[in-house]
This record gives sequence, structure tokens and C-alpha cells, in this order.
Amino acid sequence: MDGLHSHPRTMRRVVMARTTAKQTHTWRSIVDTYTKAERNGWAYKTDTKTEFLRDPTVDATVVLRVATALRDKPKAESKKQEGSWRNPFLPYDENLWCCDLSDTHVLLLNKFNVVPHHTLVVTKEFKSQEDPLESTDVEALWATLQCYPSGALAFFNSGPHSGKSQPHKHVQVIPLPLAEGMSQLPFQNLLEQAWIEAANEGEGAHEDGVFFTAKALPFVNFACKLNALMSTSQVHHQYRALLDKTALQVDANPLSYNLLLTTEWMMAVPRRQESAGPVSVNALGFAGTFLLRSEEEISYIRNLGFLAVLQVVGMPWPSSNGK
Ligand code: B4P
Repeated sequence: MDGLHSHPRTMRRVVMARTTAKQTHTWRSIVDTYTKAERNGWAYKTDTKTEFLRDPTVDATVVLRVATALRDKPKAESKKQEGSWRNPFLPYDENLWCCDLSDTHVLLLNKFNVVPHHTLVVTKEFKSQEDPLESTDVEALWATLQCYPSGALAFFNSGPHSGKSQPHKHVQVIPLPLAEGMSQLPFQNLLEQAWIEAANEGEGAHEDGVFFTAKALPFVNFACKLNALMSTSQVHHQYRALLDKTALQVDANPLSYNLLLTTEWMMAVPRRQESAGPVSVNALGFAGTFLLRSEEEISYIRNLGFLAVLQVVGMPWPSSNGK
């Protein structure tokens, strides 16, 4: 997200929201809960080594997090089949509670984190992960996104092929940058270029709210610009428009898609598969970061390339032949 502000071709104004007391309180609650959870073994941090993988065709470098220890963590689906599954968010583990975000949502620390301060915006009552985000969901996640002092990325995995494992509605939030020293998200320049082109083609100047698609990426995506001063209802309205576009691409019910957003843009990606070979991909793949659990997975993504992996689990543009 920093990239949109620092890129020399960027013509948009810098829109910064002031940090409010509520945001400061939310951030402190995340840090305190994380510190206590780490100290007491209430959450599990997966040690990873960070590697980078570049694709010169799109001039993008993604972040590989190699986490071999995750091999032993049972996936929720297999636990469900074994009959031992229970909803981890109802009731939630009180040690992981950061704060109440509203009457309808709590903020929980992710129990199985790869990066520190990874949180989950969770509905207090059971709602399905396959239901669209409501304005109360957007209100809670928009407030959470804005409390991270260095910026954050929210993501939502919805539908059977989206990489989700828990059926109770939750949006996840991780801090930025994705890796130390990274000044912007891996596909940031591609998104920005697509936005500038879309804005130039349309009547409006470079206004937030212009919809665009990054055609340089080989998977179907729909995006729009946001800014930190937008209201919840504006963001929700933009989300519904992206969801409608996404639904037109997928002949399946329930719809599988990933949603990614920062305070500066939002992108929806329709999904057709959960994995490419041994590599399972959730929304973070489309943000340009992959969690890899074995040498087999590392070899697979290095040999095939991350764009091909994303095209397999996403959907190719109609004109391409990457079926
Ligand atoms: P889902 O949407 O259902 O699934 P997911 O993100 O793919 O996570 P999954 O659980 O399948 O984990 P995975 O091995 O792929 O989200 C469920 C969320 O609830 C997860 O964040 C899970 O950890 C969390 N959770 C489960 N039980 C909980 C409990 N009792 N209390 C609180 N939270 C609970 O990946 C493992 C983790 O690494 C995930 O958190 C994932 O988001 C994260 N990750 C994956 N790729 C990453 C990357 N490149 N960089 C940083 N983190 C990454």
C-alpha cells in the first residue's frame, strides 16, 4: 500500500485518516494479547524462512514462507471427517480475545500464526463463511485495518475452493509489509497501472471508486480503489459491486472467491480450485505470498512459476489458454 503513495506516476492525492483513540486501543489490545499468548503458549507461531521468487514477465517478486512445521497441523476438513471438529470461534478461546469491535463482532488473535499480530474479525453469532459480507462485517474489518500503525491487509476466503477451513464467518488481517524491507505489495505496480489505465479510459479523472482489472495478471480479478476516509457504506457498496462481477464468472453455488483489501484498494478473485498440485492457496496467494510446507511444494512453485499456480487455482481470462 505504500507503493501507491510513493510511485512517481501516481497522480492521486494522499488521503490519510487520523489515528483515533479507538484505533490506538484496538492496536494495543492486539499487541498485548499477542505478547501474552506467545509467553503462555496460547497461540502457535510457525517459524518460517522467507524466500523470494521473481517473475520477470510481470516484474513482480512474491514472498515464499517456508514452514515445514505446519505438516502436522490437521486441517479442519479432515478433523470434521474424523468427527473431532468443533467451531473454534463459538465459543472462542478467551485467551485469544483482543477486543469487542462492535455489538456484532469480536477481534481474535489467530491461534496458528505465521506472522505476528495476525487477527481475525469474527461474528459473535454464527454466520456462514459462504454468506456475502454485510455492512456490519465491513464496519468491523475497516476499523481493524486502520488500527495497524504500518498498514495491514485483510483477506476473506469464501466458498469450497477458496482455501478456507472454518465455516464460521471471519475475515483475517495481517500486518504489512509482507516481508521485512518490502516497500509495497508484490502486485502493487500492476494494480496501480491498471487503475490509471481504467481511469484514463473512463469519463472520471483519477477518482477512488473506479473499477479496474489487472489484465497483466493471468487470473480473473476485479478491483477498485479505496481511501481511508471512505465510510463503511461506501466500502460495502464497492464490495457488492465487485462480488456481482465475480459471481458472473463462476457457474457454481456457493461461489468460491477470495477478497483482499487494504485501506487503498480492494480486489476480488474467483476461484475454481483450492490447490495447484501440492500447493494449497488461500487469498494470500493473490496478494503475492505463499506458505509452503515441504520441499515438494517449493519445487512445484519454483518449477511451474507462481503465476501459473495462481491461474490454476483462480480462473484464466477467457482469451487465454491456461485451462
Ligand atoms: P480459513 O480462512 O478457514 O483458512 P486459512 O486461512 O487457509 O487457514 P488454515 O487454518 O486452513 O491454515 P493454513 O494451514 O492454510 O481461516 C481460519 C483461520 O482461523 C486461520 O487463520 C486459522 O489459523 C485460525 N484459527 C483456527 N483455529 C483457531 C482458534 N481456535 N482460535 C483462533 N484462530 C483460529 O495456514 C496456517 C496459517 O497461516 C493461517 O492462519 C493462514 O492464514 C496463515 N498463512 C498462510 N499463508 C501465509 C503467508 N504467506 N503469510 C503469512 N501467513 C500465512
